[in-house]
Amino acid sequence: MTPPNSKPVANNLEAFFMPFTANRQFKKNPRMLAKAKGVHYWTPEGRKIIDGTAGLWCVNAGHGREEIKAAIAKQLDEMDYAPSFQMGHPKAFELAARHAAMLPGDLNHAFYCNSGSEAVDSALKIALAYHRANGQGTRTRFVGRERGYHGVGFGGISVGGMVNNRKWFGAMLPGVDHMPHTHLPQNAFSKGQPEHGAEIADELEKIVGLHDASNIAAVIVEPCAGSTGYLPPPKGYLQRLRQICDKHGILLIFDEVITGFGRLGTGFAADKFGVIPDLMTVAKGISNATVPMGGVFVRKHVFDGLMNGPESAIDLFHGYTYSAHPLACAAASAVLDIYRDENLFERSAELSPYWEEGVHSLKGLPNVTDIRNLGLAAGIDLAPSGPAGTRGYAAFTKAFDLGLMVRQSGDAIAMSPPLVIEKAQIDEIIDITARTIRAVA
Ligand code: PXG
Ligand code: PLP
Repeated sequence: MTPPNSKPVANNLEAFFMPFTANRQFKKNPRMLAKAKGVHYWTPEGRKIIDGTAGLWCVNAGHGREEIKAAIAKQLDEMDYAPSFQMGHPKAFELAARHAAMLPGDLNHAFYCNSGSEAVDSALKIALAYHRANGQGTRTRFVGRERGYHGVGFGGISVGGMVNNRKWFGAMLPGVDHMPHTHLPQNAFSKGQPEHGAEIADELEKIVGLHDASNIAAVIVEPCAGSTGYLPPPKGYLQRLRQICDKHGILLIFDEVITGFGRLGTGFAADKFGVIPDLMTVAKGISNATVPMGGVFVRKHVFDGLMNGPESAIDLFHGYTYSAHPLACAAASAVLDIYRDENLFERSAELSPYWEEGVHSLKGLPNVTDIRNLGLAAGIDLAPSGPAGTRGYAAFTKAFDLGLMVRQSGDAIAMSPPLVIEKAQIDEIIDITARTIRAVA
């Protein structure tokens, strides 16, 4: 056996089983990143790449923030780790109080975990436990939506609506229905929220009619779908979903892993749309991706509903070794300081019209079939050039060669720059995107 302290082998790409990657294709022609600062990455050879995606929609305050680094280092010095089961550490309580204070409505309790996938599984379990604690243990079904992405846990892929994330894995949560997605052809090239499609929310009534509300625990949607090409909700759609959930006692979960922490020009999509979900899942921007962290924000009635048992009883049989990890809490608190001190949510809102104008200027380029935007993000559909995803992948690799990082979703490309982006840098992103689209025509 090779001893564990043997020297690492340089340039050996074999052992790392890369996530969501064509491993063999990548290892023949790797795209490596070695350094990041502000809105840029650098490759090991020193080539500068503008970050059009804030990493994976997560580095909202930009890369290499000294304040976050200092907070993490200080915490590491003081205390590396502390359990959160039946004990606590001050940073966790401080962070939860700060999140509660900034969240809309009575979303005033925070459960912490380490990723969006864990946040989704946690939220689904909280919904089940809440109903059971309130004498409605038959409410075990969930409703998701086509083209929804809720991470990769078994709960998340069950309520999720991305075929490839499901079809390989067989076992799913029993009792899940999917509402239709809201991406309508008549809304093509809408700026911001599209006009048509609020009535798609009524499909939820059909699902309730089929199973009866007494069997349905929760509905989960991304307020603006991210991973499947960025699909802003039609005007009035989320409000209608909220009404139907209220009417039937069904909990509404907003998965704000992407929309949370400023992406839409407000703290959360719930603020933007004036719709308060019963549970909200977050990750990514919560810690600016420096230390992995996720969370579930819970409204008062849901939290109170779980406090029904004897005071000595554990309220929720759920939690992670690293729930409220001290380094994550320290990072997340420093990130909140940056968001506040630099008014980054307002900045995101102020830049949105400029961003909108920029991305919609790409209309008319070869194969561009739709452009969508909301807040500081956008999706651009390209006509397929063969098997699904061929042109999308070509655009992703071409953009990288030209010095821009974008995300590919099938034949769509998605962009979501750090909220600290400057107008001139938006111009650069748009320019490289235009050259990319022409190059893959
Ligand atoms: N919910 C939503 C809405 C997400 O966008 C998750 C849950 C899962 O989070 P974790 O931290 O477990 O990955 C996500 C994550 C892409 C892309 O290319 C999107 C995500 C992750 C990776 C790539 O659009 N979203
Ligand atoms: N597997 C085993 C054997 C464990 O002991 C634990 C936690 O104690 C887990 C999985 C779960 O790990 P985590 O709490 O980091 O999610």
